[in-house]
Amino acid sequence: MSRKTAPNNPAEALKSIYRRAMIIREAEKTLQQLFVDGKVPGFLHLSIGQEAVASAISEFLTPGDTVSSNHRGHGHTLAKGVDLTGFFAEILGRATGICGGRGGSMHVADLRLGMLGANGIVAAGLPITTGSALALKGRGKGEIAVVYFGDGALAEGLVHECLNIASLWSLPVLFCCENNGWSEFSPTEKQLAVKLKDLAAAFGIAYAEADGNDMLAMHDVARDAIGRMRAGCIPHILECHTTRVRGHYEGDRQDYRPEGEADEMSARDPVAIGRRRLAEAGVEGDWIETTDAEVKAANAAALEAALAAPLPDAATLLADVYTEGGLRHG
Ligand SMILES: Cc1ncc(C[n+]2csc(CCOP(=O)(O)OP(=O)(O)O)c2C)c(N)n1
Repeated sequence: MSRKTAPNNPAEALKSIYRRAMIIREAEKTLQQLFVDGKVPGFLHLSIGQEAVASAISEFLTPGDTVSSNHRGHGHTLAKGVDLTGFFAEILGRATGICGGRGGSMHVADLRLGMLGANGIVAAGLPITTGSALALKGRGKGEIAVVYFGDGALAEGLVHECLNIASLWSLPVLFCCENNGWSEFSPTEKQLAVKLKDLAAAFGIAYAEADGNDMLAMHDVARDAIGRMRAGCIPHILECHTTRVRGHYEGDRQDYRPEGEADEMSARDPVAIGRRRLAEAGVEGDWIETTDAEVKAANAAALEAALAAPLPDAATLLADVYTEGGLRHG
């Protein structure tokens, strides 16, 4: 994955961001159908509409940088470069899944790539990432730790503790808030007395915001924030305004949505905006068509391989419950 982009000609970076976003979109559309078909054990929280955020940030990450996630973590995971077949196999509960089929949608992790894991406890990714940032700072290689969380996490005490310690100790944490306006079935504004921007100022942490559905805007803020962080080992907050197109989970009837919100969201589709940005950067329509076809083919092949994989053997049920001699890396 490239970390370098030419600031005045973002076409190559945009292509890479678009490809990642399409990988996520295709994978989640596939999961949506698999869920309807009853093939996905457990809950499924899709990030359709939010793909541009992690796709752009990952453009500037190396395998040595760490990422942790929340319950809506498919995009964060795939954007970091986790293998698609292993990802599908994990969510389908197969033995060949990246966590042996034991984690499922809400616990995908791949430590080899610095993907520290998705997490069903709101805000729990922040202390994991803050600790990771402390370790990375100690290594002194300029690596950073990224945490993705929703605006619904902002009222959690853990967020405030982590902002405090990251600021106090100048830890290289990128706090990336995907602000989609919703916390489960409630508008976040009903739960939060402050704005994230004001929290950042209160804790003395650098802050930037962007249209999280615009790959170019995301590219620019991610490049600036991560560049500054690598140079100075400082924390940074990015607030990305985005859209949760699906319900809180698959099967959610979404009766709480105000009328017209679906139309507004479709006008802000990050993939459509990305295609416009590519055209403006001089990328031919042929490239988009070819890329879309390649992504679809890779998606179909990964799904087929995952579906053909066996379920875990019941005799291995207690394996990996405790680890001896360190973590198992697959
Ligand atoms: C500590 C904790 N409190 C409450 C919940 C129940 N819960 C699950 S998701 C969620 C809201 C999440 O909203 P947000 O963080 O904005 O993410 P989004 O779903 O919008 O992506 C809540 C309250 C939980 N999982 N963990």
